[in-house]
Amino acid sequence: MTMFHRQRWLSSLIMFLLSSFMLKSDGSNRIVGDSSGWELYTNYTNWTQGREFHVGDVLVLNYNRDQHNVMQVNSTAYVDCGRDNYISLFNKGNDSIVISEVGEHWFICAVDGHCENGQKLLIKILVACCYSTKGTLINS
Ligand SMILES: *[C@@H]1O[C@H](CO)[C@@H](O)[C@H](O)[C@H]1NC(C)=O
Ligand SMILES: *[C@@H]1O[C@H](CO)[C@@H](O)[C@H](O)[C@H]1NC(C)=O
Ligand SMILES: *[C@@H]1O[C@H](CO)[C@@H](O)[C@H](O)[C@H]1NC(C)=O
Ligand SMILES: *[C@@H]1O[C@H](CO)[C@@H](O)[C@H](O)[C@H]1NC(C)=O
Ligand SMILES: [Cu+2]
Repeated sequence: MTMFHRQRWLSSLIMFLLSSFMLKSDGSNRIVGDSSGWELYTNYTNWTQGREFHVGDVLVLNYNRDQHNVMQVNSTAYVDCGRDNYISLFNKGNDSIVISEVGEHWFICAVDGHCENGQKLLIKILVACCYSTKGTLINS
């Protein structure tokens, strides 16, 4: 092996190790609403209270896809239950949504009357730094 090839090989190995390392550092599955799932007449503010959410967490929404869906919206639409402009629409009934950014993330059910009856979710992620690869808080 020439020096050049050895360096190429080494940097590929390092890239590979880094990428698998980063995949492992992803957060955990958060089952929205626990066993109730994504439903009507549930206060999801209650569900989020006392829970900490981190970048890399995966929101798992379980629901009957014939009755509900999940629409990611902005803060205005979250408050008003607006459905005209949305960021993403999920409708598989077992959706996994990776939270990849710090900040606030808003979700509603876009079926008529559902958001108005409490089927809305606000996830706040306050910290970006300070988590080890195992997701434990190092420094808060
Ligand atoms: C949410 O929590 C509030 C205050 O703790 C309580 O009054 C209310 O009944 C709860 N709502 C639901 C749907 O569990
Ligand atoms: C949901 O519960 C929170 C507190 O846990 C309360 O502030 C809020 O008003 C409730 N929302 C509804 C629609 O009842
Ligand atoms: C949300 O989107 C609507 C429609 O694009 C827009 O009118 C509104 O200003 C947005 N709200 C925020 C807080 O950006
Ligand atoms: C989600 O549901 C679809 C059918 O709607 C199924 O094919 C798929 O295996 C499910 N995925 C998980 C992770 O449960
Ligand atoms: Cu719904």
